[in-house]
Amino acid sequence: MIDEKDKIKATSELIADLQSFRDEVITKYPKKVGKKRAKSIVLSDPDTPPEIQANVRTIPGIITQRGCTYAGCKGVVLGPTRDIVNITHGPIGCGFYSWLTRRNQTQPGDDNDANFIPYCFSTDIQDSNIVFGGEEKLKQAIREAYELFHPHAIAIFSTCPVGLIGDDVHRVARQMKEEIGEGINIFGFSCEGYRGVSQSAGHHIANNGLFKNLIGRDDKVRGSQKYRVNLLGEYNIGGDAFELERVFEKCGINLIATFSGNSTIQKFENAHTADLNMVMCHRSINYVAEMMETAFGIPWIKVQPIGAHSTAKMLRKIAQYFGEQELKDRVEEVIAEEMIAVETACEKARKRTVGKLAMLFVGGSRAHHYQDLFEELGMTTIAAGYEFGHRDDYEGRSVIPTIQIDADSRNIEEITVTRDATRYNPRKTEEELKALEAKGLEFNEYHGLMNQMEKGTLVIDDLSHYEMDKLIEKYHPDVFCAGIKEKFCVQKMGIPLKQLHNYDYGGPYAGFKGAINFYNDIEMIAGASIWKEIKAPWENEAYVEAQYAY
Ligand code: CFM
Repeated sequence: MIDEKDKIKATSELIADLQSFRDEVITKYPKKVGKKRAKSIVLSDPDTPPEIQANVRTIPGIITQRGCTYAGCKGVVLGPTRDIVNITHGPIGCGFYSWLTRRNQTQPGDDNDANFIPYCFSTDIQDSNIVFGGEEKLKQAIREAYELFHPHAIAIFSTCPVGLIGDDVHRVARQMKEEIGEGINIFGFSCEGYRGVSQSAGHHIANNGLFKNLIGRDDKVRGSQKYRVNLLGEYNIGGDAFELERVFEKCGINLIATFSGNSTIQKFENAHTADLNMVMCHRSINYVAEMMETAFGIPWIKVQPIGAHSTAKMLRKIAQYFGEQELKDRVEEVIAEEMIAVETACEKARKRTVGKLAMLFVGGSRAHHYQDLFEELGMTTIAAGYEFGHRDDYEGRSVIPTIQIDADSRNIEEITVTRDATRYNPRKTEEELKALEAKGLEFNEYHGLMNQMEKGTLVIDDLSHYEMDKLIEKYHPDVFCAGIKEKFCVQKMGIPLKQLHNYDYGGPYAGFKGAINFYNDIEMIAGASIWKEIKAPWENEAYVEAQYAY
């Protein structure tokens, strides 16, 4: 058994070596490529985060982890809403690819509640549509979907070929709304896969669409509690939203809307009646928080309910915001009650996890959020990065004014939001906000991933496959967190990979019960030695022969 002190020493020696990784990798690339990649590979410094290059085009020929703009709009933001018929206008592959693979779950109230999530709607366009146009086929698809399901809303998502041939999905939406008549909302998204450098562009397009077409249409005040909040950037992967709903309910807090885990049209339309917006995934949804603040006067705070202590912190922030003793007491009661099981599970797992190493290369927020859970397990994250984060997700929002807007960002519509004439109602006065800030509650702020990472650890934006191979060869982490594209390559190298997009088959990982699930899963993964036993055939046999199977 290695002593805990030895483990810490070994970790700090390893961190001291990370600079050499950067140098070695950069010199291996062709000069021009190396120069560009050098700007996206930095050593973290939590006190003065270095500038990192992010949200720029991937270099052609490099194997990236990224997805496309369509995936960010249809798959990520609108996908988890159960009662909108989401029609992919494009070839069938795009619709099929974004069908349930993300494991966003939903729970309809009863049999009468619409739930279209199990379906995959696509216009399945063919070569002839590319030549003669696909608008008629799209109209037909909308008619068919309406006749079959009578939904309250239909959304149309453009894929790459649709943009190239110039089908106007917005015009089709208008025409079909007129044809079908009252009682239906139909809207389109110009979220062609190529429109931005990654799925991040799709989030922005989706957020604009949510704001223009859904938010603020239903003024009825719902729910019985006086504490009314929205959770933005939570997508109910593996049941995360269910756990958070349970926690809020236990505290006596009404969750008016979640964007968009386990959501419905009505929740979006009603969201402006909440008194606080909490941003969980900053990358995908900070736009909605800002728009709702401008239009309706709802302040927003950053929260992070991944990790038991972070969940407790979130609840305390809510109680601080509303300021009432009764809520503060209730929150403390809930935390104390939930922490009993959390601490037992954590202690058990820590026997096999303390001192182990993690690497996280995921999306635009989880590579940060999950570091809290690893910290609770006594593990060190020695390298991390986003696929499509922006500089603010790494360095904190204070750098936003210095971010250069390039042609790719200009490609995305910026909508102008102004105060809603009748619904604008500042939930707190300037003085109240200042007083809360003086007590440590920060508004409109996110400090980013580097703020948390130990000095000298590696931060890499848009990790390439080559860089991933080298990281594993050199540092043998105990767990590598990424997605399905990386999973089997990494495991063939003898290192376990935990999918942090869809959680493999696991979850929930949010909230208190989620933390327990995560401890158990990581204990099994990081404590197992089976991966090191796996040898590729060529490591055992001098000559490997195979045949193609037809
Ligand atoms: Fe936000 Fe997400 Fe993520 Fe994201 Fe995603 Fe996702 Fe993700 Mo996959 S919205 S940025 S586009 S937390 S699908 S639920 S896991 S890459 S880190």
